[in-house]
Amino acid sequence: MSEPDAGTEPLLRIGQLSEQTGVEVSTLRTWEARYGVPSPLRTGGGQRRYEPGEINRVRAMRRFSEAGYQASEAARLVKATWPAADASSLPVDRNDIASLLTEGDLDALRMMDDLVAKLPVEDVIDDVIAPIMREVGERWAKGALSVAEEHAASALVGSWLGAQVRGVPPPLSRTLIVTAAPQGERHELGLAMFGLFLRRQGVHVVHLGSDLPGQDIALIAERKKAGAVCLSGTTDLGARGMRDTIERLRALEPRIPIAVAGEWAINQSWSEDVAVLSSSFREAGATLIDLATRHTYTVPARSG
Ligand code: B12
Repeated sequence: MSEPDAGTEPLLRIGQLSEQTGVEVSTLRTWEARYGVPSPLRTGGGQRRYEPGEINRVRAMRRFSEAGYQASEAARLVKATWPAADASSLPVDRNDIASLLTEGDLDALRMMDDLVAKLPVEDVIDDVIAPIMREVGERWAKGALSVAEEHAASALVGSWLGAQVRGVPPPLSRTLIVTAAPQGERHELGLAMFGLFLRRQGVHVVHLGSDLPGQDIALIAERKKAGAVCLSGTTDLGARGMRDTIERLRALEPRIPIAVAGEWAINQSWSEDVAVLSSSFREAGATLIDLATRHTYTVPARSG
């Protein structure tokens, strides 16, 4: 019988997973068959083996179920917030940070700083902070979390992102990217996270924030000779502002590449001159930097 590759950590049998999580073996089998959590590897003989990260996913599944979520909904949340491959490598429990954030407790920031000392900040954002904010949204939408708790978490995450930006060395490249969320759209944390990714790639970022009139965005883009403008639209509340901003940017001479991102924007159809970025910050960063670098104004060479 061949064992699946266990990497450096031993794989668990279903009984061990049950012991570690307090969830009965029969329930684990049902969750797996119906909802895909946990997700086993199989030995050559077809027996289940679980990566250690599955412990966190099953515990999260149990917590959501105990909190009153239907199992299907709990599994959806677990899949969204605990991607299988990443959970095992996190040196902290994400739920601890989430609880501290929603209480407005500064210890959350200290835990996030500790994580950044061990992992790339990109991983901390992708695997911890963005999922926490999405979970905050789910819980708020279900009435399990108050607006005050969501605001507390947003404020702390915003201040932490600001501190991370201040730690980035000055940009090496002359490429400058303007980021903004148009009028009507107040969600800006995703855009701010993305700005940090871009800055860490060595580009200048002028982050204008949210709820901005199109003419102001276009004015700054022109004045700064931006290599590209990245507009974020999380909800349809910024739809009109987004279209207005794109029109104003299109009117600039010379033209500046325009990209859109964010949950709402990437699900709309845009004309060919608007680049639709991936929801992965890493992929979106690569696309946008490429776009902006190819466009960037060059300083004319001096003759004589
Ligand atoms: C914090 C928050 C707020 C804060 C924002 C504070 C701030 N400074 O940004 C405030 C209080 C302002 C707010 C207000 C509202 N919110 Co709100 N909010 C959230 C929450 C909890 C977190 C947002 C966040 O930072 N997410 C982190 C990012 C990284 O995650 P993400 O949005 O899923 O982004 C992914 C991709 O889209 C992409 N991405 C996102 N942005 C960008 C940008 C770039 C450039 C790139 C490349 C990629 C990218 O990366 C992520 C990885 O996949 C979300 C929940 C959620 N699911 O996100 C709700 C959520 C977005 N809000 C929601 C709602 C309904 C509202 C309000 C209408 C509530 C109300 N009745 O007032 C208002 C609208 C205000 C407005 N005019 O825009 C809904 C939207 C539903 C919908 N699809 O329309 C959500 C999904 C909550 C929910 N589950 O119902 N909100």
